Amino acid sequence: MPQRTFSIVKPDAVRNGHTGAILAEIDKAGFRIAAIKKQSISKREAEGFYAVHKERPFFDDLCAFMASGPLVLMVLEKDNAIADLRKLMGATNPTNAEEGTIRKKFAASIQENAIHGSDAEDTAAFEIGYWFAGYELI
Ligand code: 3AN
Repeated sequence: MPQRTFSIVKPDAVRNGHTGAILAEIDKAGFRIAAIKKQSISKREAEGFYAVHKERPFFDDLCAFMASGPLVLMVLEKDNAIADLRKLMGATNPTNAEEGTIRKKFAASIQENAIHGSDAEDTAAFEIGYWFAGYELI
């Protein structure tokens, strides 16, 4: 079975009209979109999602940003999905992101950086389960 990862088109990218272009990059890179939904989330829901970062100084701002407008939640599937999506996204800080990556093309700052992708198998499993019910993934 191909590997699954979890991704978000973040509120900055949705607000700036980049959703379609980002989905096109994901499609071109060979991912299958196993599940997708556009919605707004509360700050509290963002805090639960980013709980691993709760001691970091940017935690509060980051959660407020994630609740600042609609976003697109996705489960993506392909062989080596987790590492391949991280590569396609580029570095967290868009200034350091490689040419051709999604963050290089669409991200404005280290916080408002257009896209999220799980960083490991255990976090992918937690993140998929946090946002999607089993029946949405069949
Ligand atoms: P990545 O999204 O590349 O895995 P993480 O997991 O280190 O990066 O950080 C999670 C999110 O927190 C980032 N996507 C970004 O929005 C935000 N973030 C990370 N570092 C900073 C920072 N120094 N200042 C503000 N926001 C940050």
